[in-house]
Amino acid sequence: MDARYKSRDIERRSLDVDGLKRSFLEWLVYSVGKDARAATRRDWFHTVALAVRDRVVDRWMDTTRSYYHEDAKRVYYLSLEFLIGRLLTNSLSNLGIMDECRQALDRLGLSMEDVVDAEPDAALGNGGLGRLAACFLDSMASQGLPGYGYGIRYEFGLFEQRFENGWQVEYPEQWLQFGNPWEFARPEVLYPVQFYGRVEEFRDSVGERAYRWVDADRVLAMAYDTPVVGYGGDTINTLRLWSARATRDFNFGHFNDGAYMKAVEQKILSENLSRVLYPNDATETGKELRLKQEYFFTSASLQDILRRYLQHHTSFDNLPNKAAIQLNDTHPAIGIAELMRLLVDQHALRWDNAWEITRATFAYTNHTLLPEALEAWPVRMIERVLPRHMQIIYEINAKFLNRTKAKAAGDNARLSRLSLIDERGERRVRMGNLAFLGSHKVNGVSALHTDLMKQTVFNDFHEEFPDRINNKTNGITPRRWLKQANPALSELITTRIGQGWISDLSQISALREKADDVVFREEFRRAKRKNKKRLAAYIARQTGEEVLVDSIFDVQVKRMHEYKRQLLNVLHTIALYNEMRDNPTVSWVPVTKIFAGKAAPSYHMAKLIIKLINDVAKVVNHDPSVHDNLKVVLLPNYNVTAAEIIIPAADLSEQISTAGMEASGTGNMKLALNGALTIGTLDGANVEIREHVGPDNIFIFGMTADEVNDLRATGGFNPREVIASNPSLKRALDMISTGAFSPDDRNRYHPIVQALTDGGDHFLVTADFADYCQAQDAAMQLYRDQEEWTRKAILNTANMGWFSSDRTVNEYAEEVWDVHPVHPNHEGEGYR
Ligand code: 475
Repeated sequence: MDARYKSRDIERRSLDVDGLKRSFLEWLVYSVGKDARAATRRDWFHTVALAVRDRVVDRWMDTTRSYYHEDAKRVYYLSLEFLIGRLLTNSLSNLGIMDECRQALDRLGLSMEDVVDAEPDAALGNGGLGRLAACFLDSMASQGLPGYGYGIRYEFGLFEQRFENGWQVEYPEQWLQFGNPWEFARPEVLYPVQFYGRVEEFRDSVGERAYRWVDADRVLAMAYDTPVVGYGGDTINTLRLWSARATRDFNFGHFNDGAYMKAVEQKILSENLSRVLYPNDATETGKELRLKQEYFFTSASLQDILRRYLQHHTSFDNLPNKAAIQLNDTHPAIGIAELMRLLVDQHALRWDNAWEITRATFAYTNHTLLPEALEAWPVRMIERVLPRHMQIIYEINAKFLNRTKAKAAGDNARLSRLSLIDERGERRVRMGNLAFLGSHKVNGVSALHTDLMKQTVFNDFHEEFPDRINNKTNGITPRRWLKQANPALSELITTRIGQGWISDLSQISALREKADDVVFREEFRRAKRKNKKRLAAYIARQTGEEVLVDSIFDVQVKRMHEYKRQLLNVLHTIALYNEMRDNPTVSWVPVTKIFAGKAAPSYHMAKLIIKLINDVAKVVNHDPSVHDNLKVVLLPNYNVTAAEIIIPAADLSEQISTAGMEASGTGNMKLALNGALTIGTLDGANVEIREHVGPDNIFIFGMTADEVNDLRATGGFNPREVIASNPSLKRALDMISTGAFSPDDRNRYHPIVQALTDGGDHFLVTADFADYCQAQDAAMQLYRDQEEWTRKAILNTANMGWFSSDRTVNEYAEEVWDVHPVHPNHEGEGYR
């Protein structure tokens, strides 16, 4: 047979049980190099992944070819983070061969769960921003949108968290240690990326002033492609991640002894660029290596995008009609200066023309208003690392400010706020301003967040460009977060309303009427109970703690951050503990407080909060006087895989950030979709969740964003007074401060107590405490009435359809990107 058609071989594509089994054995022997007797679980995982990958490749090529033939407009999602998690279940489920694979493994005497569990969790992201990027990839592929993800192939993903003596300790996450069966290395897709050096001015062929960047260090960006399987397997998109390689100058050079060792060192140093993900969620570190990572992947991606565009085009005028580039936060915002450089310096476009093309191509998503997260690189650093880009940024700024000056007539304060350069203190480039100015659309991630963007950080820009800011409320993929993570509930839903909800989550509203059906409620509870048992077993394995399956599973899972207010939850836990001890004869509703989340390694307060949760857990869980009525667990190493076990089992979802501080939240959506009731503030997307699920089916408490704003504007409040007037809060804080939870170090929690009292309680924990406790009481009372609780839980699931990332991505496609679905032709004869 013609070798070119080998990949169309039936064996490699067959989706039935026999075909899968045969291909597992073939992969095991000829590629993994083991026989069935010697194979470990990891060997089997690699075997199965490679066999499944075979079933993807043809369709992947068909997809890419269709985009090429139609010269379709593509969207390029540039993100420093893609938190994708495991891919085996995802691929099987989206290809629709889960059962077949399970049976094939069964025939080989293997359990699907064991094989699935051998896959490492790809944690190329910190939290919400990175997971959103992964949900968008799934939604774009599932809807046939020509979407590419571009990022960095970090050798070390987000650190592994362990608790040692209750403290967080970080270990390297070596997800690539045993190889990655999903990726295709592309050693021929290689782009040079430069750093340092200087800029030379010269006259071009028509005598115009021009610039070139010389004497720079060079690194190569090498591509690794991972297929992104859309639901149904029709569209397979590409996630292209860049890895740093030293240039070949090193390999072919000739050195004397000393220079040789130096050159090897240099090679290692340049390859450090893609070594490790920065573990700071929503904070900015200002490290040079981080700036270099940002430029590295952005430059490589833009070169790749232009190369693809130039296969069909000779002029750049059509670039905005063929490419939409979405900036996931400001991390790739240097791309605006880079595209200008490529167009002006390398392709000799006139500045104004290049600027028009650039602005029409880029769009920017803001994910946080926290001042400490807004990137601002020192001018001196950019001058040194990217000298030509600094010039370009100055030029963009000068042209913009000149135009604005005419209108702003002497309002210098306004001009300095609009400037790309922050002149207060050390001069810095405001990446948010650059991203805003260089984009045709700028969006927030929930209605409230977008409003606040207009009122605060981008207020002046919004006045200047009133049509630019738009809202795109986040969403989550129902494939991973309901179908895969929660088979019990998914199967139940499908028996009642069919499977249309998987690709069109709005259909889940058909469940509303089932909320009044007593039989359905019973089955809904049974599914939840099954998930709770699964989580209870996981908790026992991870922490040794036995929890009551019939207690309220009260869940707060997210990064540890003061603004997310895990402390508020801890204070309520302690208050509840005291009440239970004081009233041992009352028949309490048993509660299990479940926490999970990582702290940035340098965020001392967040790490102290982790230690506090572990210390409180130790005291509460070993106190016989509360019986089994209260348990506290902090699960280690929260990641996508852990989330898939925890979320389907939750009864109560904690979304309790200080109003105005959580841009959107997406965990809130996952939990509500899986039938948890939310206890939350009117922050981020909670506001819209309340509108969709109905105010009777959610526990809202606390100050609003406006109230928080007014309180802060009028000089804050006195936490001491609030504490003095609330005995249960006072008692809980006194216990923390006198060492009731830290008898080995009674002053351990002084910084926490300090922050909540004399520190002014910036996050308004004490201010919201009483209201929060009331909402908690209401939840506990409701839980006594299992029928009523279940009714509300069902209404949550049924009303969350709008929060599908399919909806979000479609809004981007129509209102920002102007891209349309392409239906790949799978009728071809193989390679062409
Ligand atoms: C918001 N990460 C969530 C989510 O839109 C929102 C910042 C700087 C450096 C590294 N990581 C970051 C974030 O800012 C981030 O994850 N933001 C989150 O984005 C998706 O739902 O409210 O906090």
